[in-house]
Amino acid sequence: LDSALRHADAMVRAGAALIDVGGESTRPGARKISEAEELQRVAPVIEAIAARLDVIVSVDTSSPAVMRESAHLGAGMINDVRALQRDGALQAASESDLPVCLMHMRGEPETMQQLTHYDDLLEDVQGFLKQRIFACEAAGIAAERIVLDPGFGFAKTQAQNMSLFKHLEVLNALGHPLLVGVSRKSMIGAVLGREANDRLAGSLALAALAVIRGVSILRVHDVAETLDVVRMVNAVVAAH
Ligand code: 8Y4
Repeated sequence: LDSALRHADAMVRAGAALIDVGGESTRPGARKISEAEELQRVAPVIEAIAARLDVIVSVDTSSPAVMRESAHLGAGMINDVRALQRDGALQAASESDLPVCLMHMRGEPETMQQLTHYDDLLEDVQGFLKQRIFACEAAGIAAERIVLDPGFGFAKTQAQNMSLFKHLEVLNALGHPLLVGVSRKSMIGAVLGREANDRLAGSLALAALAVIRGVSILRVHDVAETLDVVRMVNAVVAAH
């Protein structure tokens, strides 16, 4: 708890607007954990950050129980890599009154890299997100609460990740803010041939491109460096 709080505090001092807190790994091969264990892991961290830091806590979960409890503990957003497809998740998210991030993925983290055949990747991602927006609105989640994420690295090959990034701005047509998480991911390692802790420059390059493509929220490790990039790109965009 102490280490998580200190890390969150450092990110807030560096300028983070949101802190994403998750209790279950999406890494293929990671051990599955119960809802109770997930809650034991995230609840104290969410409660402490929400109480002590001037930042919005985003809870990275697919579990309805974790969504409900996190909302009571002060979370300000739900980040669900399964886009509220679990039984009860739409209702729990709706009743929380929190904004939700809907991410595109296929299958589960365990199997997703065997599910990379798309007739048309962009159309598939866009169609999936449209269908989830429709499900949210039917469950009483207002359009103003919905953020979209193409899910880089989730059920996508390297070529597909690159193509999706190149054409990211087409997702703006759905009319919702976009969130992108590419920081230190293998799509950078595959191009640069660098290990995860050596991918800062690659991550910053993609952050600049994401801002230019209209992305509203960047999920990153290196907050201070990324904010410099965002401010610099925005200064050019704002010039005459
Ligand atoms: C190095 C660093 C290698 C990070 C792999 C990773 C996203 C997400 C994750 C995302 C949203 C990750 C929970 C995977 N990625 N949520 N979560 N969007 N909304 N891998 O892209 O960071 S976890």
